[in-house]
Amino acid sequence: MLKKITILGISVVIILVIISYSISDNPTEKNNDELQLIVKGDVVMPSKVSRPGCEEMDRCYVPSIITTETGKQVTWVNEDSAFHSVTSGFYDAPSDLFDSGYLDPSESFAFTFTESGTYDYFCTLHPWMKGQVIVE
Ligand SMILES: [Cu+2]
Repeated sequence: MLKKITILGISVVIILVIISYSISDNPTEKNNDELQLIVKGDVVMPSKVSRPGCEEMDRCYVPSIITTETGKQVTWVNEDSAFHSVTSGFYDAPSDLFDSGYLDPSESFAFTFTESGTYDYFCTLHPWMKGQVIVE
């Protein structure tokens, strides 16, 4: 009889431990979701844009034109498997407002626009990749 009670007690403890682990796991999963949302970005560099062709459908940066307001941050995420950059200006004439440098796959870059205007940008590695930020 005592043995049965002991076994029952141990099983209850094990079950409680499993339950508490699964409960404490949930917040971690939620945090991961939030992180993914943060890194999701306003503009995405989709896969395969390291080869020419995306410019024909204006999909090298998606969306290729984004409208925002002064003081707001725009985030770009590299969802491709190749390096890319987000560099202000044009391939022939870069401006020195912002430059992400080489972004690894799934790396992101953010820039806050403080003045209204139309800002062109491009990728230093792939001249066909062009985008625009319109700050109102
Ligand atoms: Cu690129």
